[in-house]
Amino acid sequence: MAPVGRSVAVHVAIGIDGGPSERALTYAAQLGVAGVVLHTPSLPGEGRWPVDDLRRVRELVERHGLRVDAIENTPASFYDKAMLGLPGRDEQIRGYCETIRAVGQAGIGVLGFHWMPNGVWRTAWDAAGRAGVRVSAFDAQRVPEAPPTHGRLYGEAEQWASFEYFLRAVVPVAEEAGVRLALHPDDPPVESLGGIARLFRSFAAFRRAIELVPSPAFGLNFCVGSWSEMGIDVIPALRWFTERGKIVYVHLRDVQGAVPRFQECFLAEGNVDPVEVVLTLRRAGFDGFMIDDHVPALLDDTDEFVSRGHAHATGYMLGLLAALERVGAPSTTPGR
Ligand SMILES: [Mn+2]
Repeated sequence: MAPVGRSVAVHVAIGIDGGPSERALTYAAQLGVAGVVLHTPSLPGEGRWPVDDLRRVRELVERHGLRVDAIENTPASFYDKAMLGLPGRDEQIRGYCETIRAVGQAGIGVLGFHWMPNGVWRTAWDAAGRAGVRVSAFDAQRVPEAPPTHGRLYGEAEQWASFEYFLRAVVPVAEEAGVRLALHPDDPPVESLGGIARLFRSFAAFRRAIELVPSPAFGLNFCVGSWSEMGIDVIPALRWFTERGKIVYVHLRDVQGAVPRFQECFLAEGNVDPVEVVLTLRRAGFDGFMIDDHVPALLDDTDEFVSRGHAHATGYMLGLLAALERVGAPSTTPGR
């Protein structure tokens, strides 16, 4: 735990989808963030990313005065068979290990991933938030009846076995490569969708994951929004993982409601107090970075580039951290 008054350099980065395009990098630089998280950058490579392409993308980002804090999510096709334990998974895992090594050799320290074979689900992408901003929403009762997305049902025990098989293969490689793997929660965090059990929807599941293969090279991308969707008290969970050094980075967003029914919202109007989030991180000695995530779309925002929504969330986080630096974050739990 950080002593009172110690300066912990939590910093703000911003997520960029695809590309990264010149436009997105210019936008990030204009906002004044320190780094970027590249969400599934558009790189060549079948089943793996070569080091030269990764190095080129890092240099492009650095030419804008930014750094690559993480790459988040390879294409799902790099490990979809691994996620379902299907034939061909060993070949995919070999490729994934090559990608991890390449990420490390390219000078990038974090690779985020998720365990959602059929992705993020919402039942509306144009729900109305504050004064009519567009937000996404989920209502379990509105999920249409449909055949399984991947041909049959995949149960919880089976999904844990596939996850463990993958994790045991990739974590030692990440350790050697100097890369930290960061696992995102299931979104939405429900028992199953499209016939596939969803594992990472509770405190117990994340604890089980980090205890399966204990390593500094494996931790959490703590998505406050997804944790908020679980309907639990998020701050103690955040504290627990932070104190154990298991938070690699943080997605700071929020929702109103929780499963089975929630919708996204601005920071400070959801279930979780964002001030408590940064205080908790600071008190527990976190020195990584946080980014925004899905954001409400304001007037004139486009689906392609929600620049106003991202600017609001990013500016909010920069302000929170600036205030924290000024006043410090004295512990409310003396003696711990
Ligand atoms: Mn997230």
